[in-house]
Amino acid sequence: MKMTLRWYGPGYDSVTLEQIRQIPGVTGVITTLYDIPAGEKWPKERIRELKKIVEDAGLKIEGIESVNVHDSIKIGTPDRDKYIQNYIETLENLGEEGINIVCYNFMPVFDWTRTDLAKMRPDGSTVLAYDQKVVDTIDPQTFFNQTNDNSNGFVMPGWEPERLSHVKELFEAYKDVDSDKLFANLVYFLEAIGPVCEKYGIKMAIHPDDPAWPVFGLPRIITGKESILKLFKAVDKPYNGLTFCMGSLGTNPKNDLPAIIRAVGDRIYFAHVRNLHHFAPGVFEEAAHLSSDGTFDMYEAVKALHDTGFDGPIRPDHGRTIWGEKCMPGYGLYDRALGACYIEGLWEAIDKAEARGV
Ligand SMILES: [Mn+2]
Repeated sequence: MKMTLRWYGPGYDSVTLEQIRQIPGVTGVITTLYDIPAGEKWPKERIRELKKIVEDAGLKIEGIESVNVHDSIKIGTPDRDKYIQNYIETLENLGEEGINIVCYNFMPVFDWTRTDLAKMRPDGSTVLAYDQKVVDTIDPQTFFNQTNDNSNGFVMPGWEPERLSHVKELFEAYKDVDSDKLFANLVYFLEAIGPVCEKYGIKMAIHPDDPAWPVFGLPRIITGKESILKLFKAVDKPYNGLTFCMGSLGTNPKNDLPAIIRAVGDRIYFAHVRNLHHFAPGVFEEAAHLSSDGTFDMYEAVKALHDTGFDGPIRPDHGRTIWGEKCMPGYGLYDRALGACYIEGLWEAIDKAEARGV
């Protein structure tokens, strides 16, 4: 595995590349061109410029998170082919620059959803949290406004303000899109981008839905082992792979995380490792990465990645906000750095135990 950190790029991230490089074991970043709206083509010069910034800091771009998919592609409107063509050209430009892991998601309207971006824990740290009861009693527009207002002034992925004015129209546009249609549109998209992925060895790593069930009446289709395997069967090509996101799949306590890793195996191209603390069904908060701070057995998950020969980029995921840091909720430096070292410690122990035949 290659330990990485997500980095939003110059001007969008409170964390610097110099800081990231000082985290032991971190050799690369997962980044993006954050200012380019979904559906637009990424110019080659911009990719090259980003690559140079990262490499000048002594790091490597290990993958892109994300190249976002335009809503027309998800809805399946007649203009989708235009946006798919732009996506293909973006992949071509990334491939030309030697970048070949692309994380994306296929969630309608909203990206990840949390009802509290700064829930205070007893130790004074704050975390992102979710309570289904809140989602059940709020309208999507209000929810969108609240999420934006509470982001410490940072633009959060999937919650870009320019989308704000379109929430109602987007809901209208999705009204006939059920889970079958959304799935068919995903398959259409993946088949269309197949040739460019195969030409450049690009691995498309779909990010699971977060939370792993329908919210605001919108369908969610990548929610657990069965739906992931269904997608791999529908487009049975190596470029069609998974971002194994523990926090997202783990929102549903019925998802057996190590079992999903073992079932999906070598189609996991990128891993997000984090811990959640569950209070009740549909009520959870994000925890420190350590097993004892949350509900997941982090050792068992990392062991499953190790056992399946995972050699792609891995990153700590949302961290707590600690030590007075001012940062985008979930994306501070300190707790993610602690998370990276913890995951590396687990990995080293598993590696050495295996080498000694323990
Ligand atoms: Mn994730």
